[in-house]
Amino acid sequence: MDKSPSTRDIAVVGAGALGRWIAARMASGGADVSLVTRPGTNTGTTSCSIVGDHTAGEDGSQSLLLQEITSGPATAFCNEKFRWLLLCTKARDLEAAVRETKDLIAVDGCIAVLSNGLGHTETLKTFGIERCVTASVTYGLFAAEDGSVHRCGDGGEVVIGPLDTGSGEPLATEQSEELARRFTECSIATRVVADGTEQVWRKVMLNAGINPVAALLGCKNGDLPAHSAFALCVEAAREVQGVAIAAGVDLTAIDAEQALRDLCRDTATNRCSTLQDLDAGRPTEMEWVCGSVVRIAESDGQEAPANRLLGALVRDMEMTQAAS
Ligand code: KPL
Repeated sequence: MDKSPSTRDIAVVGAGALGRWIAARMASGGADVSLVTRPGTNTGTTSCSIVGDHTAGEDGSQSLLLQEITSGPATAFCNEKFRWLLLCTKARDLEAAVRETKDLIAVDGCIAVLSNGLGHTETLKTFGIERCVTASVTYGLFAAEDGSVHRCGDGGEVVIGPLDTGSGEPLATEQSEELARRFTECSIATRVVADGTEQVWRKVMLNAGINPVAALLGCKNGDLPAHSAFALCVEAAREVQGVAIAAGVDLTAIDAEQALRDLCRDTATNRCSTLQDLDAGRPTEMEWVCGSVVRIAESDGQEAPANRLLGALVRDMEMTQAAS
């Protein structure tokens, strides 16, 4: 009897707004997609409904049933392997998700990290992962209480590039091209860049600028530029530009204020993920955004006061929410 694992196509790990949206878009584009949930959250099958995404269907909405696998140590014995593992978890869950699902990757497979924040490449490195890419997402995605995912705003894109985990293997440049093609086929606006690490920092610059201030004000992204606190958004984003240099990434050519204004316009009607986390009483990802920026700044003898303040204010709000 043949006991060799069968190779399937795509496993999306993490069933939050991002994971459900990506899984549903790819499934509707004809891909073989499985949605992998964290232990204890498996409900058998899940209905992924996308609302208001006019690239998704005639009336802009669709509902798909997706197969779920419960992740956990048992996946090591699973007789199915996947060409693609798309990690869509919250930043704090990424390490556990890699541990629980890395054995699902086929020999020639590749991991893509879609999560916000810094430090994920280092996590992949500790698990000896060789082929991986970043796929940073700037779509405004909102998970409603009924489980549907709404795309908010007209813009946004996915930017894919290879990550260097120091394995000595060639960078996953071909895989970046392949995933970009697959996403594009599913009507997800996608671009490829040569350096995935630079893209991770660009996204962190945007998240440090938008997320904490929008969450503290409780406002939609589109309302930020007109607010007096927008100066703080710009300050935090500019700090990230300065700190990135310590990581060997030069973002200084970017007009941070314009980049923030553009993303606020593209995702105008979205409540950013940090605000969604606070609303739902979940811990936010700011430890992996502002917190990481502060730590990297300190290790380089720098200061990042705006990121420090914003990170602390969001943490205070998390604690207030948790106590209520
Ligand atoms: O990444 C996001 C988030 O909410 O985390 C943006 C792109 C800012 C959309 O709100």
